[in-house]
Amino acid sequence: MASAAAASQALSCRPVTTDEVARYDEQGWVKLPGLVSPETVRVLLDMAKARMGEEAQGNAVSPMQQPFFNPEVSDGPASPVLRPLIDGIGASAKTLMQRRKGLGVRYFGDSFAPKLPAGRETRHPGAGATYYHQDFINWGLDRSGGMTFWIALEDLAEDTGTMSFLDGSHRLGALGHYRSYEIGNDIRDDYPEIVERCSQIGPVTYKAGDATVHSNLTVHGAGENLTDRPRWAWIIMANPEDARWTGAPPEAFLTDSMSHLDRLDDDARFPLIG
Ligand SMILES: O=C(O)CCC(=O)C(=O)O
Repeated sequence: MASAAAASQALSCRPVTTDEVARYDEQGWVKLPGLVSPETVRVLLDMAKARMGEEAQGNAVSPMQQPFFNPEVSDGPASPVLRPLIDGIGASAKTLMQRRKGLGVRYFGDSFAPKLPAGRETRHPGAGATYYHQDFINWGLDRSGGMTFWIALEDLAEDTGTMSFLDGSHRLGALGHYRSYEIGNDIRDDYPEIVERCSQIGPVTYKAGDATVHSNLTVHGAGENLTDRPRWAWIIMANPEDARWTGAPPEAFLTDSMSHLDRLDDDARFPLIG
């Protein structure tokens, strides 16, 4: 459990640098060493384990059936402990987006994302490889610009199933929904040409508190977790303030009270964070 002392501590992250913004623009992703402090990592990991247990399987089985990791949402921006951290990430997302002056950034969602050991029996999905995909189409939004920060909560070596990216793939447009590839599960089967056009970078090695951030048009994937422990990470997504729902069924949010082309302007669910 997060201790009272830790819970009273305001969590935060450092801002992105000018060089990181330039590399994100060029590559569609960038590594952010030491994005969050060791104290912030400890509080996040405590929160995750309080919900999921040491084996990362103590939570309810998610209705979202995907093999990438076992998802568990945090208390999000409503949490006074998390909010300063989420606002810091929103500020960096705004810098990375490089959109017009005055346009804000909205929180889109977050999740603890432990990849379960491939060699273990589990009642949860989440012990497979993350087959290569883009996030954009699945988000059900009319414009790109959104991104995911992927933050390591422990030192993570390649064999834990860390992230890889196809450099520059964010410039190739929308390449299909991740559940729709016709040949295999993997975008590289349907689009072998992207492997020729974009170098694969990774699997990335992370120290606890290191992060990567990728555009929702950047192709990414990860191997299986070949260790006997969960791969602990926390992911948080941000979108431009002017993004609108396309009307397609997204996996990332409920659309019950929404109409086609509504903005994500429900401030309780998608608060402005940058
Ligand atoms: O953590 C993973 O293995 C996959 C994460 C992912 O697909 C994402 O952050 O968009």
